[in-house]
Amino acid sequence: MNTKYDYRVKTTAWSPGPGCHGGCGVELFVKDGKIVKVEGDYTHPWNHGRACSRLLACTQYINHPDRIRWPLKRVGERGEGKFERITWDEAFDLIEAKWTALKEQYGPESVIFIQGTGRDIGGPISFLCYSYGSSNWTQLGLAGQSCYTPRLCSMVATQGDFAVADCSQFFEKRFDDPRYKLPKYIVIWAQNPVAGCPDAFQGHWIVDCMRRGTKLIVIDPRATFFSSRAEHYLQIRPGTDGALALCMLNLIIENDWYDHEFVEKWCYGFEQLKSTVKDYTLSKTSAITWIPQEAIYEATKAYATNSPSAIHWGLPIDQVPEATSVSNAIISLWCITGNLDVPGGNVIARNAWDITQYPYSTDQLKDIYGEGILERINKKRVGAERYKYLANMRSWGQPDMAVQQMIDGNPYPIKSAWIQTSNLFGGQAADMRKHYKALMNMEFNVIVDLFHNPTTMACADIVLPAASFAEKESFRSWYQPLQLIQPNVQVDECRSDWEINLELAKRFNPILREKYPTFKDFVNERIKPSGYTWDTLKAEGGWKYPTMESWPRSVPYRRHERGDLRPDGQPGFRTPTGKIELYSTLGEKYGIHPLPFYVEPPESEVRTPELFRKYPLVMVTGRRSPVFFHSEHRNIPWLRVCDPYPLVEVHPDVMKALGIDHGDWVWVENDRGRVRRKVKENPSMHPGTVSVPHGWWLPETEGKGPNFYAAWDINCNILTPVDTQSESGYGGGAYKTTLCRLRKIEPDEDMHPNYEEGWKK
Ligand SMILES: Nc1nc2c(c(=O)[nH]1)N[C@H]1C(S)=C(S)[C@@H](COP(=O)(O)OP(=O)(O)OC[C@H]3O[C@@H](n4cnc5c(=O)[nH]c(N)nc54)[C@H](O)[C@@H]3O)O[C@H]1N2
Ligand SMILES: Nc1nc2c(c(=O)[nH]1)N[C@H]1C(S)=C(S)[C@@H](COP(=O)(O)OP(=O)(O)OC[C@H]3O[C@@H](n4cnc5c(=O)[nH]c(N)nc54)[C@H](O)[C@@H]3O)O[C@H]1N2
Ligand code: SF4
Ligand SMILES: [Mo]
Repeated sequence: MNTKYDYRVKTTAWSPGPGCHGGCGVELFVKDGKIVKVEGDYTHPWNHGRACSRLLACTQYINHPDRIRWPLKRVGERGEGKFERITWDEAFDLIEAKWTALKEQYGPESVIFIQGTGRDIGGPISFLCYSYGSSNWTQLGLAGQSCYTPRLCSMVATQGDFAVADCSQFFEKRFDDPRYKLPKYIVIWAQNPVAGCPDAFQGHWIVDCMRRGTKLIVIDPRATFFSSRAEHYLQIRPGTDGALALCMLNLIIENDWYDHEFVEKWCYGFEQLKSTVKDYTLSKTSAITWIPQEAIYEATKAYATNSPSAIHWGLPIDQVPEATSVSNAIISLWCITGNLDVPGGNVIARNAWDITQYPYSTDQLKDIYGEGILERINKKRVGAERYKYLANMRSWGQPDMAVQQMIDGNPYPIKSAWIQTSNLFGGQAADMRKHYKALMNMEFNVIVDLFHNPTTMACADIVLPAASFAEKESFRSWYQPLQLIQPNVQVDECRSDWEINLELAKRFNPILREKYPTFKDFVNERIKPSGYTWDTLKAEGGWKYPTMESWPRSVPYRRHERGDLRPDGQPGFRTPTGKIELYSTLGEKYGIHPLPFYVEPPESEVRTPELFRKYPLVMVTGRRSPVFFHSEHRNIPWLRVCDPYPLVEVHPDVMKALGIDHGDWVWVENDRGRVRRKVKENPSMHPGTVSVPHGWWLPETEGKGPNFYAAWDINCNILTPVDTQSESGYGGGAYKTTLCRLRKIEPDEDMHPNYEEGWKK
C-alpha cells in the first residue's frame, strides 16, 4: 500500500486556491484528512494536466497556519486587530439583527455587497444581495468597473454575444476535433495570458497553437514571453490602444482587406464606420501610439489578410475611460475581417447549455431572478440613473459613484458593507485613501475571507472563514465545460461562499428554505438544461460539454447562419438589427457614442502637459506575477521566494539619469502620495514607462494599525485615481496610465523597515 496518501480525488480548481478565473481539472492527494499533493488532471480537456505554480502550491495555501478557521467578532477598536471567536449562529444572528434594523430605517439599498474579481463569487453574492433586497452589488474600488465588464458589454451590445480567441476550447477532443482549424495569427492585445489565464482562458492554449504553427502579433508596452516569440511586436504607448484600433480599421478598409460578403450580409453601419476611422492615418496614429508606421501597417496586413486569425485581448483595454469605445473598435476588427464564429477566429463563447450561475448580462439576470428584477434594482442602484448604458447592460452598481455615496450619503445613505473575495486595501481599490474613508464610515462591515489582510484589520466588524476549492461544493459554468467542484477535506469551521450566503439569504427570504433545502437543490435547478443532476454529473466524471444534439446554441460555428443565436430562431445575431452593429443602436439608445472614437488617457504628456513636466513617467501598474493572484499568496513560501519584493521595473537610461541602481529602494510618487519600491532594471521597457506590480502588502509585518501589513507604504493604489469613467459609466481608473516620478530613498529620510529579509522568516 502506498503510504504517501490515503486516497486521490478529482475536482475543479476554481478559487480559492490558485485564485484565477480558470477551470483546471486537478487531482488531490489526501492523507489523514489533509491535502498533501496537487496535480493537474491529465484526463481533463481544459488543461490536459497542465498546472501553474499557484495550483501546485495549494497544499501550502489550504493548510496554511494563518487561515481564519472560525467566525470572528471585533472586540477592540477598528484597527487594533483584536477579534474573538464566535459561533456561526452568533455571527448570523448579529448580521440578521443589524441588517433588519438598517432595512427598516434606511431601506435595503443601504447595504452594499462588494466582491473582487471573477472567482466563484458572482453567484453567491448576487443571490444574497437580491434575497436581502438590496440593489447594490458591485466591485467597489475597481474604478470604472474596469475589468472585463467594458469588453463584455460592448460585445453584447454590438454582436449580441461574447467571443474569445478560438483555441479549440469548446470541443472535448480539443485540437483533434475535425471541425477545428488553427488560427494563422493570434493577436495578443494587452494581455499576458501565461501569467494568469484570465477570463476563463488558459494561457497555455496559445502555446499549444504556436506549437502547431500559429504566429503571433503582440501589442504591449513591455516585453513578455509572447512578445519575444512574436512575428510582429508593437510596443505601444499605454492607453492609446483606441487610436491603434481605429487606424487598423482604416487600413483594412482603405486597402480592401475586409470580408465583403460578411460585411454586406451581416454588418450594420459599415459606411459610418468607414468615415469615422478615416482620420486615423498612419502618421497621426504613429505619433499618438509611439509605434513606427511600418510596424502598424505590417501587423495589420498580417492579421487581415491571413484568415482565420483571432484576437485575444486583456485588461488594459478596459482600464481607459473610453473602454467601451476601444472595445467596439477591436470587435469591429474581428467582424469586418470575417473572423467571427469561424474555426480559428473569434468564436462565440456561450456557456455549456447556456447555464449561468451568475448574471453576466441583464438578460441573464432576468433568466435567474425573473422579469421584474431589473426594474426593481434600477430604482435604487448606484449609477443606474446617471448611466443608461450601465443600467441596461449589467446589474452592477457604479463603483466610483458608490464610494462617494458611502462618504456623503447622497442621494441616500449606505451604512453597511458585505465584502466577500476582495481585499480592497491590498489590491482592488484605486485611490485607496478614499476607500478607507468610505469603509470607516460604515456602521457595520462583514468580510468573508480565508486570511486576515489590510482590509480585515482596518475595518472588519465580523470576519467569516471561507473554504478553499478543495473544501467546497459548487459548480462552474463559465464558458465550457460545465463542471462540478466537489468537497474533499474540511478545515475547521470554514464554509464555502455558497453555503454561507444561502444560509444567510434564507433568513431574509424564508421562501428559499422550501425552494432550496440544500445547495444541491439549487445546483440541480440551475443545471437542468444539461439533462444532468449533481449526482448524475458526478457519476460521469464531473464535467460535460454540450453537443449538437443536446444544445446546438452552445456549439460552434457560424451559428448566425444556423439560426442558433437569436431567441426567435431566425438567422442573424442577437442585436436589435439582427446584424453586427458597427454602428451601435443600443449605444445610441442609451446615450453614448454609437461609433468608436479615441481620447487621450486622463493624465498624459498630451492631455496634462504641466503635470507631465512634474511627473514624467507613465506608471503602468498591475502586470500579473505568475506566482501571485492580486493580493494573494504573499504568505505562501514556495511562491514568495520566486517574487519576494514589491518592485518597480525601470529602463536603464532612466536609472542612469536618476542615479539609481538595480536593487535600490525608491519612492514612486505623485500628487496623491508615495509608495516604496525596489528597483529592477528592465531594458525591455519603453523608457517613458515604469512597471509597478499591484496587490502588495507584507503579511510578515504587523497587521494592526497604523502599519496594516505595510499596505499604506507599498500599495501602488495610493497613487491611482477614481472618477475617470466616461459616458458609459464603464472604463477608467488610469491603472495603466497614471503619471509618476521616482526618487531614491535616502538612508536618513525615513525609517527603513526590514523589508529585505522579513519575508524569509
Ligand atoms: N494598481 C492596480 N490595481 C488593480 C489592478 C491593476 O491592474 N492595477 N487590477 C484590478 C483588477 S482587474 C481586479 S479584478 C481587482 C481584483 O481585486 P480583488 O479581487 O479584490 O483581489 P485581492 O486583492 O486578491 O482580494 C481577494 C481577497 O479575497 C480572498 N479570497 C480569494 N478567493 C476567495 C473566495 O473564493 N472566497 C472568499 N470569501 N474569499 C476569497 C483573498 O484571500 C483576498 O483577501 O484588482 C484591481 N486592482
Ligand atoms: N497570476 C495572476 N493571474 C491573474 C491575476 C493576478 O493577479 N495574478 N489577475 C486576474 C485578473 S482579475 C485579470 S483582470 C487578468 C489581467 O491580466 P491581463 O489581461 O493579462 O492584464 P495585465 O497583466 O494587467 O496586463 C497585460 C499586459 O498588458 C500590458 N499593458 C499595460 N498597459 C497596456 C496598454 O495600455 N496597452 C496595451 N496594449 N498593453 C498594455 C502589460 O505590460 C501586460 O504585459 O489577470 C487575471 N489573472
Ligand atoms: S492560472 Fe491557469 S494553470 Fe493556474 S489554476 Fe488557473 S487556469 Fe489553471
Ligand atoms: Mo480583473
